[in-house]
Amino acid sequence: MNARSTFSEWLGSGFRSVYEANICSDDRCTFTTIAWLVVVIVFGAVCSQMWAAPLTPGNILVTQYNHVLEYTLSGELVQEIPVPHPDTSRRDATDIVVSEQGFVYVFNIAPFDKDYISVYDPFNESWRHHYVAAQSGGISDGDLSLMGNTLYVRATAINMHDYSTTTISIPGRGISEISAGYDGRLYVVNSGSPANSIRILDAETFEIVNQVTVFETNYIRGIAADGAGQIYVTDLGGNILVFDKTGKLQREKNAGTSSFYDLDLSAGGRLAGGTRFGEIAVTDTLLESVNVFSTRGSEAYVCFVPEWPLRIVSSLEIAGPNEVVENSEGQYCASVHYDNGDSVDVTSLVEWSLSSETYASIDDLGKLTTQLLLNGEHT
Ligand SMILES: [Ca+2]
Ligand SMILES: [Ca+2]
Repeated sequence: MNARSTFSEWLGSGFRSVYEANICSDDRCTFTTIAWLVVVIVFGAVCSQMWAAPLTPGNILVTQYNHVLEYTLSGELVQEIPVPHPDTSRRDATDIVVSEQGFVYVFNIAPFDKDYISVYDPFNESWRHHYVAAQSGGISDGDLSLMGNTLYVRATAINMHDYSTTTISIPGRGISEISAGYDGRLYVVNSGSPANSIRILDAETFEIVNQVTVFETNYIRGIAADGAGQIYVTDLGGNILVFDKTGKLQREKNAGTSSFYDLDLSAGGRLAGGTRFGEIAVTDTLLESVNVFSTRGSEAYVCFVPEWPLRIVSSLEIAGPNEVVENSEGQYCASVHYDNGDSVDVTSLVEWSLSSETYASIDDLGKLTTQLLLNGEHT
């Protein structure tokens, strides 16, 4: 007997998809199954394009200590969101990015405690925390960036599907900053002093494809690159500088602020830098004028809320085994399909549940674990 089926329905607050699977009592599944497992997903934020967004596209998010602050480009505070840490009250939200689906990712560190990527769903106003393996040497003000299904911070690539980490190791001095460029490359600043060497890596193999040294800078603390490979940096001298892909200086401007700690570039060509004493500098790629506003505290990290693409969720799909042997594991994955043909893996973003937890359980990342069945229940 094999009655697997899937369907996807719109609930008014998100999609729900149901997948029926069986627990088998031997590994060839020759016995009739004894339990239905219905894997159910309900989610809201992935469907964010379908209603008004709680974060405004084009605005700036700033983290300070343990809060996320949303500002307009001119510096008006829109909202304030506390960032919890699962282990301790000694916590510190550092850099931040927003995914295309509207989820907010914060690198959430605590002195002497574990580091987490904490993910905020602004539609449900809820947090999830994913432990990431310890960073050697500490993260300090390492920038967080996002490309495809991978987050980058310092010398670490974090898979957003299962939160496994890969160490990015390159010859020479270590990595103080890393940033995913709009050209699909990774831009890496060396550690130590002076921090003025930029290595450009293939995002898949981490091989160095180009390297430039920019002597005009005063210790780079923020870096970004556009689709043409132009490089934007902020430094400890309060400078914003633009270099071409060969490292030749194109433009520079002193923002009149304290030391920069961070930089973000929007897809539309705006730049925002965060400083040691909580100022935010906003400009564009031409650096013609820089608007600086103060936030309340210190060590400001910044990102833009992306302009969401105009696309509508058409279905939610679950993939995985339709039969799972007792006392074993099965992996389920969820994907959302949009009306323009795009698909996005949302396994780590949805809520997984079972119709019955008598014979099995499922975790936040879609891993199903089945129990030993009782002999008497075999048929
Ligand atoms: Ca930085
Ligand atoms: Ca940033």
